[in-house]
Amino acid sequence: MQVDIITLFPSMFDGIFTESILKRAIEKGILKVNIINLRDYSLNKNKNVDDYAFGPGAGMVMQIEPIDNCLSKIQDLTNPFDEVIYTAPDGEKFNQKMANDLSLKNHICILCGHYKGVDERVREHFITKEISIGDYVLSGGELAASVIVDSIARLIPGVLHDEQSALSDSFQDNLIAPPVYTRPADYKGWKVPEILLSGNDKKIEQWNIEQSIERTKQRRPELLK
Ligand code: 6GU
Repeated sequence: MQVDIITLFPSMFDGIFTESILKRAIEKGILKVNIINLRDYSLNKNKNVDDYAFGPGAGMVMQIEPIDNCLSKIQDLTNPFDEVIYTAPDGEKFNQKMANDLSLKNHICILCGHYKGVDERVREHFITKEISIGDYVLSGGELAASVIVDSIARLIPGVLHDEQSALSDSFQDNLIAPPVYTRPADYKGWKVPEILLSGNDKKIEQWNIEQSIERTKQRRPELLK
């Protein structure tokens, strides 16, 4: 899968793709990420990409021209975008189902919003999906884009080892994951549940399911509806 991220702050992605699972996905050639600096596609001499919003109320708006120029230059007719995503607090709320759907795409583009956002005509004419990662406001779309790419990448076959199976993640079946423990079995008298030490895999699996359901009831009851 190829992900092209268009941003005004490319260095915000430093580190995200050079550690852990995303790093391995890239090394294995399963994921390719291009960070694209929108400013490089400005068509005016000052390299501006934003201007004051029309109407009263201060605030800058990302202009359509550099975005149009950028999208037309980076598009690859042999590998077209399956989705052009815009990150914004008023987008569709991101969830595991959207991550699953996006993980099946070949090529996605993510435009990171900033300031008061993009000129509405960008959304009307270029964007195919608008995503928010939750009901709170971030300074820009870069952190949201990182969250989206991380959650998608781990679902692409071959990215995770078997023992980290994405299928057992919280939310994958609308249940949150059961508690996990490791050695020591007794720490300062705080004991690991007996059943997990029993060696009876069938019983442990059953216990895990019960724990998942119980936790979901207590913490996220709306998931069970
Ligand atoms: Cl995608 N962008 C911004 N700026 N804030 C957010 C968001 C996105 N998702 C939640 N808050």
